[in-house]
Amino acid sequence: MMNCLNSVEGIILKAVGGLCITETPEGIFECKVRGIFRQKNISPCAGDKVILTEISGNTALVSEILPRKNSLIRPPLANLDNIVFVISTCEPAPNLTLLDKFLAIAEFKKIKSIIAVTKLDIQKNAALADIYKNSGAELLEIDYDMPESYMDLYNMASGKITAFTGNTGVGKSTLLNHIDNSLDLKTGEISKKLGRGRHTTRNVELHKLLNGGYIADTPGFSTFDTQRYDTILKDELADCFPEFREYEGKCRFQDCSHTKEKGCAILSAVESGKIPRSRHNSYLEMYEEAKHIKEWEIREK
Ligand SMILES: Nc1nc2c(ncn2[C@@H]2O[C@H](COP(=O)(O)OP(=O)(O)OP(=O)(O)O)[C@@H](O)[C@H]2O)c(=O)[nH]1
Ligand SMILES: [Mg+2]
Ligand SMILES: [Zn+2]
Repeated sequence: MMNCLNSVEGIILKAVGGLCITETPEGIFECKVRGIFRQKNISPCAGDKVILTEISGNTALVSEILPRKNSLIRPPLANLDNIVFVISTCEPAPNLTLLDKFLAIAEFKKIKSIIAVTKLDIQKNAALADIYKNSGAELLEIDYDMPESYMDLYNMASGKITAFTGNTGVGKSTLLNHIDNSLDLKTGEISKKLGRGRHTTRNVELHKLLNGGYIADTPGFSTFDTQRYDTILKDELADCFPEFREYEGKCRFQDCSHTKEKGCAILSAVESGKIPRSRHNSYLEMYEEAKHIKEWEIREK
């Protein structure tokens, strides 16, 4: 009986303009958010587990946000178990620096990451599988004529929260529609004029799969957005590149930054082809950015 309910726990499926669509065992509620969160500059986001009160009909109030396992700033999501980075071989061309930044952040936050390569029917790219074989991320080559190439994603998402992210137009919504065709997500043509997609997906939203998993389709990001992404301190960065780990402690200098030092085991592994150069280049770029971050800038939130 709805009107006897004082409070109920739920999960936010979508948070837009101060309104949260929240799923609970009692049904879906459209919720306002307690003013105190705004004052504290906390915004509930998709994936948040929350307590609803002031329940009336199909509306309620988000009165408590339960502790987050993890969260991302962009896309705004909480409590992720998996992140699938969708990357296309062409239209748009792969941006490995951006991919590596996301992989490092997922590693830092201990979120399992998967790389899904699309548009192999238009252009092959065998190099990607080689570059990422020791990156800690599983790489799947998607072939829409072979459901087994993507159904692992469906099984992996069962009972979990999984975000699909990647540049605009890479085929995130297309992939999700194949994984569960009840989703019926909007997909868009690549704009030839701009040479990129037009952000067919506008908001982050969790969708429930038939197997009980939640997946988030996210609007594609552009390179510009990365500056507003989560950041990793420079001393913690090498540890976010799993293929560097076997060389840890083998550099001549204990405080080696693995950027230019003599006797650096990681630099020599790059030279001998054991660590892919593009992965190390991304490390260098992130290291340079991380130099300008002060610990208090990211830790006092
Ligand atoms: N040939 C081919 N086309 C694909 C493939 N995957 C996606 N597409 C096409 O690429 C275009 C963009 O796909 P979407 O699924 O809308 O891309 P998205 O990543 O969701 O884009 P945003 O929502 O803008 O971030 C559509 O025209 C798809 O049909 C693929 O593997 N092969
Ligand atoms: Mg989309
Ligand atoms: Zn080194």
